[in-house]
Amino acid sequence: MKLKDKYMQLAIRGRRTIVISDIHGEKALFQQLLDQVGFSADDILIIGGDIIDKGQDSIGTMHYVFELLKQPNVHMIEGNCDRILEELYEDWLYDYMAYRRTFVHDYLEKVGRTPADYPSQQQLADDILAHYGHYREQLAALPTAIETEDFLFVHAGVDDDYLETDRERALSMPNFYKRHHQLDKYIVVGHYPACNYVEGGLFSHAVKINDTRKVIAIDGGNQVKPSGQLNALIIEADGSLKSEFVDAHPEALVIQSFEVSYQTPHTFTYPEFDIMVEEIDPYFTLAVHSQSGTEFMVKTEYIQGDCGHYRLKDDYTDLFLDVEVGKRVKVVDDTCLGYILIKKGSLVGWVPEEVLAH
Ligand SMILES: [Mn+2]
Repeated sequence: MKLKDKYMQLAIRGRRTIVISDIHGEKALFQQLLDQVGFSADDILIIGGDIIDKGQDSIGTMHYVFELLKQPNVHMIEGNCDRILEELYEDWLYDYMAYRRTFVHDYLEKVGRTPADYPSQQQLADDILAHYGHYREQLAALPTAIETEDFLFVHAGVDDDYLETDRERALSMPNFYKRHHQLDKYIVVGHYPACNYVEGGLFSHAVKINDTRKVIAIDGGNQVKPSGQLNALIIEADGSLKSEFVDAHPEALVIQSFEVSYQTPHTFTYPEFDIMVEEIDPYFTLAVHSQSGTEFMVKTEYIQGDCGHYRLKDDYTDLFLDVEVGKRVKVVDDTCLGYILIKKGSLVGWVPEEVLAH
């Protein structure tokens, strides 16, 4: 199957269009974001795929999205995770379920069973499809891409001859934000968290727009990155772009301003986690990032390993954030000695613990 086989054209000029992808079972965040942007019947809503898996409420999200899709102004393209109902009979399903929460987990919780309660995987699959088979048909009928006057929306990316892109590649090719394409329109993708495309050494979950390559990455890392968020790209009626986001991190009040003098921030994201370390400090340890040769200070709790082989335990930024007394920030990680990892807007960084009421 090629992109051209499941493809839709849509006129959006002159209307505000809201684009949200990678909701991953987080129905409440999705509803909160729609409220925040003031979504109404006057807008167009494009859902960029991956409505289910990873998060806690795939079934609820699926119901909600299909209710929305009854409205003529709401459209959705398919994502790789949305194919789970096509994949229930695959022999790798249980291996996949061992490391990823899926729609199947939601179903089993709902009915109070485990896979062991079924004589075979086939019977589990039959049972799920007896209840949700209609969704399999509806999901399979979704377009792989939506093309408008000025944009192409696709979950992961396209090849040079975009209409000939294999469906599988359109839903799952990696790192499209870094590639060049031939289309004289912006291509809007989700699938890979935008924070992986580090710019200026900053760890940011904001929508990333590259005007040279005409590509926009909108996945805020919701349910994939511990500091992630759910982004909305907003294409205003006049064609200008803006974005909004929501996340579920707890808020904290700044009780003491903290100002940082000159710094050159570094951010390292999956999978480039190897580091070299000599002497461990209880707070921040001097390290060299193996892949890039960069020297940086790492919060010691983010180092894993021993016997001379060390790695970062997760995505890492060494940025310290300025904060102003009376403002509120979001707390990402308060388990480290002396410092708290926070978000200021979409940006992730550290502050000393005494600056927050916490
Ligand atoms: Mn995806």
